[in-house]
Amino acid sequence: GSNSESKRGALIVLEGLDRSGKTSQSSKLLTYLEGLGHSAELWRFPDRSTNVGQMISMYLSNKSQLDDHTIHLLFSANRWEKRSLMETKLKTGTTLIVDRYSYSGVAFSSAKGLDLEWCKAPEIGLLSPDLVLYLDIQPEKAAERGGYGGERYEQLEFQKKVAKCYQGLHDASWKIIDACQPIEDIEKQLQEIVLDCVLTCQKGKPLSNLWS
Ligand code: 2DT
Repeated sequence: GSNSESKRGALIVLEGLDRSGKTSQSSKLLTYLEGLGHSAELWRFPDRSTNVGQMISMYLSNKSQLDDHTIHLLFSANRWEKRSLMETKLKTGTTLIVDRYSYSGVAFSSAKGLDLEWCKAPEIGLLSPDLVLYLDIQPEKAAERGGYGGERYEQLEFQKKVAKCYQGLHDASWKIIDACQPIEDIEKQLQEIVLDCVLTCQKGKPLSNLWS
């Protein structure tokens, strides 16, 4: 649309292995967009603040055990419980920078051996990101950065499987960023791509649903 009330925000997702730099780049992007006067928020999945999120958090910190299918559906439910708020925010002009989304859901669960199509199914109908920024790093390099916590999944052998699964998910909305560049170079690249996306969404690019 042409009037300012109809300008929608952009749904921008950061994905990548643990220690790829998603979280620090997400907050830099928020500061950047706010500095330009855009309305923007930083979200992350899992959102551990909800009841479902607390079950996920217990599982990740090895305080509970859940069947692989069950935890997969909880991660998905954790996105579904935020879907309507997400849509409202976007439609009222707020850009959302989201640290992990459905691609983490599919990559981590299919890395355990769950069927790919089964993993994707519960994500159908969630909002489709306008842009996915994939911070690309070799699992060995990420592991060298240290700081793997004690959570489930934070192990080199498993991260190698996740990296392979991520590769099968790339589509036209993905931009692959070399995460081994100096931090400021990554920051500059992301700023350029994100600003372009925000402007395209303001011009009226329609929202759509996964997987498309
Ligand atoms: P962090 O909170 O440190 O990002 O770790 N995960 C995440 C899944 O297995 N499925 C999902 O749908 C999502 C969003 C990735 C969260 C861990 O949970 C994994 C790492």
